[in-house]
Amino acid sequence: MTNQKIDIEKIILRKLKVRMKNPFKTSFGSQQDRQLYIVEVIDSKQRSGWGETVAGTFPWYSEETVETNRHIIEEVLIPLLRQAPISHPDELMERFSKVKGNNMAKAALEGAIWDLYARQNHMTLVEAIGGTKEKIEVGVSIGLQESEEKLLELVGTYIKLGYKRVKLKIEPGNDLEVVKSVRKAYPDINLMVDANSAYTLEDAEHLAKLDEFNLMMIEQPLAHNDIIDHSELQARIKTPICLDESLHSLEDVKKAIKLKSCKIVNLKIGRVGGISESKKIHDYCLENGISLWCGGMLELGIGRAHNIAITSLAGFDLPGDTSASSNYWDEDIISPEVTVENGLISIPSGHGIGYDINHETLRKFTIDEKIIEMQPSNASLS
Ligand code: OSB
Ligand code: MG
Repeated sequence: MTNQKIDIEKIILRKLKVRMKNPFKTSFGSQQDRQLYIVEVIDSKQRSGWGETVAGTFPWYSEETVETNRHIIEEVLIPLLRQAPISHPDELMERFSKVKGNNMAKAALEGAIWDLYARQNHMTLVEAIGGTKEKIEVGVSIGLQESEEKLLELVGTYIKLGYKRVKLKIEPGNDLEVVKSVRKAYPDINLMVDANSAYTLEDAEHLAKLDEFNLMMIEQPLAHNDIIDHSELQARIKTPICLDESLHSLEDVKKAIKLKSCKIVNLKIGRVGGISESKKIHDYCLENGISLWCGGMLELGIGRAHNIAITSLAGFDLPGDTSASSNYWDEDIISPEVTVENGLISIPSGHGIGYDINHETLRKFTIDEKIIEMQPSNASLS
């Protein structure tokens, strides 16, 4: 590593609008049209680093949205970045620390700078963060379906494709019977469920009925901001609880583990505010023998590439949600797109995120673009 400053000349914020192949339905809603921002940081040698926002159009998953991401990136984080150069992306945690929350906004800009930093230093993002794997194991997340037949058919398709585990979305009224029939049809697969906060502690006895289906875990059964009731629920059910929505930082993970609110951690780079925080959570889980996997937010290729890079760290010991690009998209903004073979993604060898940008599709999906110059300015943030 060098002590050289990371040179950033300008930043381009592009707003994209893309339609997914199929609607994706969870307990909090259904979506098919995604909007997101792509962050491109460009240095004086015209090298680029790339990041992608993951918030939804509406705040159904978390408080952040596509437009709060833009507001915070453009009007808060970039002015903070402009105040003084940095030598390493890890310094951004401190620089952005006075900004409460808004982790997805932080992660998109931080991720782009990580990518640029790796490219400036002629290495892969995987090397820059200390990843060790050459291939990663992946599973798939299946949204709520219209019928049980359709669901069984989809599970069969993914199993044939080699995915290492299947995650089913559940909600009240759409849970025990569904899991029972999938388990009956596929007695041996790695199976788990995700409730996206659809239950309360009053459902504890009901959720305990899932214990007989030998699930790897139940993800986020209770409120999005809870770690107390999850602790009580975990004491009452055998199925391991995995937290998603409730974990925003290493501090959150430590507290959830201490309270026995979960046994497994779902890490999303956006939800925890970036790669630097993700590394810390990873290190903690590895040192303490806590199972960890990388979640997904229906990302396009740039977000997918960041997920693949973080999953190369040794402590990601369970298959994540990063499926093939073609699972969601007709075309991707990276080339080649992400492919899965026998449930494995091969880590690309190119510098930075390792995938090229497909400028043609990027242009096609872009509905707005703004160029922000990075010369130091005296503009105050007070
Ligand atoms: O809870 O993990 C979740 C998608 C959007 C928001 C939240 C979640 C999900 C998924 C899909 O489960 C994961 C993916 O394939 O990207
Ligand atoms: Mg989840």
